[in-house]
Amino acid sequence: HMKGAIFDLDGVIVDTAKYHFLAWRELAAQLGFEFTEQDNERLKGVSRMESLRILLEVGGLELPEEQQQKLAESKNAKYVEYISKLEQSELLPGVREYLTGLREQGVKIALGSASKNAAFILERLGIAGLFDAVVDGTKVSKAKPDPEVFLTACRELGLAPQECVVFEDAAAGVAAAKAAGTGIVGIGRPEVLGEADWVVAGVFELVQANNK
Ligand code: G16
Ligand code: MG
Repeated sequence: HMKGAIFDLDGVIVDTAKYHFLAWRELAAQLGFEFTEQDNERLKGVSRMESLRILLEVGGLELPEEQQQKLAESKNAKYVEYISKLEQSELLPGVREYLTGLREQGVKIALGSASKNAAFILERLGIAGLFDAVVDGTKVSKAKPDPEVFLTACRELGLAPQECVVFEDAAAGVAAAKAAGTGIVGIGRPEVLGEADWVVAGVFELVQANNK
């Protein structure tokens, strides 16, 4: 019986992956190489600096640490420009209903995201008030697949990992949840999320299952 629900942000609550992609692609273009949607798959759930490392690998570039910091800042400025225009209608289908339903059942809710922009995004989407705890890239140092983000979320909810379920769309996130010892619902395609206990196409399917 689930006492706590921990949600990934990007790909589960909102499709910000497309804005991450646009910002990374612009950066790659400035550096003189192409960055495809397929390359972008490797960045999902991965921290900003690790994403940049992968991007530079795709472009075959090796740059000094100082310049990498500047590039990461420049990508983030582009990304923040996109998410400043984020609309509440971009909340993925079923998310508000599902979170509200869980709260009514007394389930505690946390965010477990790698993003340093998570709090801002929750505000923009008008759902910040639905969370009992927000654990994001500003609070943890070890990125998924390390379990730190989810273990911190369990601790902030005052629950044991075995009492919590993680909702994740990325392979790195599923691995992190597995290492933390929580239950796992994969959101997306079973090919990518094979390690999850249960895989659904989107949160909307969970709302339908609850109403049965
Ligand atoms: C998200 C995205 C990643 C992104 C990371 C860091 O993680 O999936 O692609 O690189 O956050 O984001 P930022 O640059 O905003 O700090 P999650 O865990 O919400 O899927
Ligand atoms: Mg994600």
